[in-house]
Amino acid sequence: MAELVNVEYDTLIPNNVGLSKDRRVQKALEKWHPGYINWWNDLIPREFQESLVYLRTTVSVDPKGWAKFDYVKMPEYRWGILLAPEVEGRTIPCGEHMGDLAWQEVPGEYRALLQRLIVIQGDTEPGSVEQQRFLGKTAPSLYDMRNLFQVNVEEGRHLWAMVYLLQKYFGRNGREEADDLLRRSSGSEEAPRMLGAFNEETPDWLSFFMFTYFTDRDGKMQLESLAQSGFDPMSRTCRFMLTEEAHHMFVGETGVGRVIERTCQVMKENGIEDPYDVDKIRALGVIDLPTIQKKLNMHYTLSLDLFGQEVSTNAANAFNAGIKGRYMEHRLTDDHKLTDATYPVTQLENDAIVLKDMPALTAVNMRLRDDYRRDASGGVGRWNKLIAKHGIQFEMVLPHEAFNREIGVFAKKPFDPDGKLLGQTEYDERVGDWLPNKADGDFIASLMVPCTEPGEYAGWISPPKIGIDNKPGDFEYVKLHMA
Ligand code: BYC
Ligand code: FE
Ligand code: FE
Repeated sequence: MAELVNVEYDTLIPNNVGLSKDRRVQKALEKWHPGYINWWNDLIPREFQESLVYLRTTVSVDPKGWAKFDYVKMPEYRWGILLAPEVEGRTIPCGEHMGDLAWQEVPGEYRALLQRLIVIQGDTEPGSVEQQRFLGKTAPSLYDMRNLFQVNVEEGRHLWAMVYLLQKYFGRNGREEADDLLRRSSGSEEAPRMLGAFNEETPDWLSFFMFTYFTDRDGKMQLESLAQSGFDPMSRTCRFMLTEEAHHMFVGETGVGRVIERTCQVMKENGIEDPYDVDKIRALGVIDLPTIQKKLNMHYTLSLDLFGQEVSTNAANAFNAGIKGRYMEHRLTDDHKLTDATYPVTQLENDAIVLKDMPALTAVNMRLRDDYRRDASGGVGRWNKLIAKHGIQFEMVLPHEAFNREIGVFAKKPFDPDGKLLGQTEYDERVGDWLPNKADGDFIASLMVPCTEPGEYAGWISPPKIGIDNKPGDFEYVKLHMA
């Protein structure tokens, strides 16, 4: 067991899967490695490649002692293959094989299904790094820059995690898919990333914080579901990825919170009570709360699309096969097979939104989206507490799920954020009040000036309450390389 927990550093690729004894997979990964390094080096601006970043590196998958902090040049980060420890006698938690011993090899009949899910998961990871590639240049502090790079190297590691599964378990086909993960790229015309949200831009730091709060949280929900997988290597991989995901969402929640905090503080200092006094607030160099709400609307709704169709036979098949479970499957007290169960699904009937009981098996995407909405509302409540503490009359809300959708029953329908169906013309006239418009984007862009002295923070964001690794806010989180 000890060798499973401790990470081997004797190979080029740190791992706890005994890679040095698995020549075939080690060779495949070493062949893939240069392409990955090229991808990274082409993507991340040169000056940051040479800089020393205070990063957390995994040294063990033991939850008590897995992380070590040190200055690292990003291209030298030890991206590794790390699986949570094997649970002796683990069984398949759901579907028609429920109760059988979990699979250590890919079950032939589910090969294509499993490979497709691994490829989709793998595709999002580099996609997000591509979306965030320019943000280092406008970091509001060295603390934030370090957090960005921590998230980026870990998303890179998540790509490695999926590539390992493809190369170890899916033969030549898997190796080709692994290569394609470096061929597609975010926003590309010819070869875009597979899911919509990963082809959008992350143009500024407020978007980055919203993305890590809302879109990384889709990552959490999907990984939780895949952690239930009856295919044990998938489950163990995802369980370890989840330990990293928590930090990404922390960066998002505290990031948005710090923006809100700063806006409220500046409003107070200048005697501004009305959160809609946008021009006055912007003139003070902070982002008005209604604009923050627009960014929230945008990133939340893009993330809702990542749950797929409300009613999905793909999802039913994956659940029934025991390849993908539900959120917290082990805590649910039903039969875990959903043979006769129903689940209320939102549908459109003659332009009215209705809840209809559908076979629960086909509604697992909808169910996960509902779990997501509950999970995402927690941070929104905490943001509202910050606003209330300053005595400002404003509440952030999650928009109605029918608003601004591209996938599912509400796709392309002109609903407003309250869930009211409008005419297309009225919608088009008003959408700039609900989603960031050109002027909003230009204003936020104008605030994105880099702050690179230790302890220096841009005027539109508060310093963090506590630093990383118990370091103070003015710690030199990145030692910048000066060209
Ligand atoms: N964009 O039957 P449906 C993360 C396609 S984020 C484009 O509902 P299903 C991360 C769909 O592929 C987590 N296409 O599909 C976060 C299907 O196409 P085909 C990523 C879409 O399979 C931040 C068709 O529409 N992981 O880790 O039930 C930073 C019919 O749809 C979209 C996963 O997603 C879309 N939004 O549900 C870094 C887990 N939605 O096959 C990383 C793996 C649907 O008919 N993926 N389509 O041609 C899955 O579990 C499922 O594939 C989905 C879709 C939940 C995504
Ligand atoms: Fe990830
Ligand atoms: Fe993440």
